[in-house]
Amino acid sequence: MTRLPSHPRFVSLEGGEGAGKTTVLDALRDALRRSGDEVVCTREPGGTPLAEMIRDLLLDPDHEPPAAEAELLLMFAARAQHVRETIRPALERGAWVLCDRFTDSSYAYQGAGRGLDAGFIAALERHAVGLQPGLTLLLDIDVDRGRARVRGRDPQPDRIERERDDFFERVRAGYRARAAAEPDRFRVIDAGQAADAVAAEAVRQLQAWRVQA
Ligand code: T5A
Repeated sequence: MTRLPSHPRFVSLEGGEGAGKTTVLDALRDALRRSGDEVVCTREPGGTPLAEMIRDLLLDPDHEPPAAEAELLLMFAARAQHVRETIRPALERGAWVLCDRFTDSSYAYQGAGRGLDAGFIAALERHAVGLQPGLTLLLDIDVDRGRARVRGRDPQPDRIERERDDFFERVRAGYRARAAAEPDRFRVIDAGQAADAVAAEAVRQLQAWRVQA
């Protein structure tokens, strides 16, 4: 199957719970801004008013739990809106887009985690999204350590954070398999290091990418 078009200034951050994506995203944004670039920081699910409403539906533990297929389709509904309203316009005016999660999260969580067919996800990606990041930084961490970090921060876990460890082990394996299959796009960073070291490694990878992009 032919690969989707990618954009060199579109960078995604991926990883399991508590990998430290939000922390790293701030460091990447600051590094790009110091170089004089316009940077748009955004996240999934979310990134537009409508997509943020879908996020609330997806993560609220008090709603009826969605079927796995419904969860996937809602992720893609939010993503289609996000790409059209936020990501493409930013790229077209020359900005960098730093996105906390993108389609790789759907392959990892709904594909590897929930067991949905990767071909189904690929069809949605092709028809509803049509765009890949040029660079994806995968923050890889032991499930136990990542979950301990989130527990330390959030006394009230969201609906997906309430899943069992074996779900998150499948998510992690799914991410690592995607990174191994697409070494040109992915850079895998050991997110078990101290926060400063993880951020420094991510900035180094982005700067190297920026020079060649
Ligand atoms: N999802 C999303 C899907 O299932 N399918 C999809 O297609 C998409 C797009 C999103 C949820 O939706 C799911 C995945 C998620 O479950 P979310 O709240 O955005 O929900 O969840 P996360 O993206 O996982 O965000 P988190 O905030 O939980 O994790 P982060 O951003 O990776 O971690 P961060 O930076 O907030 O750090 C967590 C804590 O650890 C500390 C931080 O200070 C913070 O307290 N920390 C460190 N501590 C020690 N050492 C380090 N190196 C540290 N880095 C951070």
